[in-house]
Amino acid sequence: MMENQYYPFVNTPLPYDYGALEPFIDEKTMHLHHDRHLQTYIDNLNQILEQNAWLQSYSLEELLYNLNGIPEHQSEGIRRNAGGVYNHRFFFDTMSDRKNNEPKGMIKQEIDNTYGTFENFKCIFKKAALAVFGSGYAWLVKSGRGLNIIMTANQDTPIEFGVYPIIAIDVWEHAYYLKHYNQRAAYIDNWFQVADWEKAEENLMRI
Ligand code: MN3
Repeated sequence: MMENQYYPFVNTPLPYDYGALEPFIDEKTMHLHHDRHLQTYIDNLNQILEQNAWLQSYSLEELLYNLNGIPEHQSEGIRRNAGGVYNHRFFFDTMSDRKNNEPKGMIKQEIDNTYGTFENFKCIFKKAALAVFGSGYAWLVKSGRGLNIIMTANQDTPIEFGVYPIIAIDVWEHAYYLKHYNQRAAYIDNWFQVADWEKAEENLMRI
């Protein structure tokens, strides 16, 4: 997440092979999701910034923090496209093919403090991810008080709410339809097999 934070944005490669998350998330979905869906957000964002040079000095996160300071006719395009870039990079970055990957260290402690057990957390997080109506994301975030689960619509980001994302699942249908059809619950179960808790720990330690 540290590289390429400024215009012009490029589609940085996935941190693993397209087929690395098989059999839980299929290679074709990863190709389409990264090379087409994310690419479109990157192209659209670059196009907006090309036409609004004064915004080119903002980092990706700064664009999202400052949506209220951007004139309305531009802020909607920034919200959608900078949000699409931020959310997809975050989502891809917090999955991996690491084996026996369960929360350890600080993140385990925080999850146990807030949810009692990892199993109970998974149950609550799954309910939240199922409850996103239409397109959006479910996030585990850290706020002033501790861990929290939030849902965002479309390409809205948790950045706007002043919280720090720890791990996220994309529940737009394009994230799962090819393999799971309309079975979002099965996709969420499979996502738990590839959710990267070491990355989550890194995200928590960075705050
Ligand atoms: Mn997506």
